[in-house]
Amino acid sequence: MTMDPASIARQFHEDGFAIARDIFSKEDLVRMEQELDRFVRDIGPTLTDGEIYYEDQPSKPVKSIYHLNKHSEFFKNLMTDARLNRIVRAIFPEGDLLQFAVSYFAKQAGSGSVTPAHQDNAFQNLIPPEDLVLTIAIDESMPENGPLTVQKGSHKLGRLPHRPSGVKGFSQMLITPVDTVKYPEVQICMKPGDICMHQTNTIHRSDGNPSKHSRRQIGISYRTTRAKRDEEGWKKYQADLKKLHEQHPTETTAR
Ligand SMILES: O=C(O)CCC(=O)C(=O)O
Repeated sequence: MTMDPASIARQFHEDGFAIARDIFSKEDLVRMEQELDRFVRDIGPTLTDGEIYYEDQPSKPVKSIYHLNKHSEFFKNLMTDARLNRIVRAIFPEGDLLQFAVSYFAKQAGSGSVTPAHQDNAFQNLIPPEDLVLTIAIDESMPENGPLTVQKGSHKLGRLPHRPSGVKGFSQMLITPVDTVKYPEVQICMKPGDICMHQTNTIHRSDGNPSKHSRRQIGISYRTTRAKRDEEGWKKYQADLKKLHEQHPTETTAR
């Protein structure tokens, strides 16, 4: 690790995101890739709508999978990996730390599609926003392969209005784009084994992936017991989701 957890935490609170380099070794990554391949091959076909999404292409490449921890001991254990928990604990030192879910974003070469600009808190509705997604780079992410792109400092704006996006797996998007001069976009360029944490109110998006290089990543959600659900916001999101299901009955989405 190139930075100590306290410095990573300072950066996270200042910018709404922070990158930590070289967290996982080559051997760790080989193991993760093997488990991902096994998961997609053996468990993928048994998953229901809302747990797995495919790109809208004739060959149906996998787009994303949610809750890998429910079906894999390996991914369940990854949530409590001491290296990750030490960093997240430095970011959120109060309350108990909860590890929520492990997701997979495939962003495959040539077919990976756009992620509309959103805050994760549009889905989570948490106050205070002590909630983050920790992204593990399986592949290198670079400007050509649709990297995760965050708006620096945008977490300080709080939770902003969203509307249904119609995009599978990312059903909410910001209604009004936020000034990219005041809150500059940063492409999260990582090497395999690096990690990035973004806060639940940090605006982020990604372009499609027309390149020859996949941008696979694992996402783990962490929050503290202090973060409570805003029931009014949650009800509105559920109502939007219901409408989306009615409009696209075969495109059920969990997010
Ligand atoms: O990497 C992406 O395109 C989106 C990931 C995302 O929205 C997230 O991790 O919260």
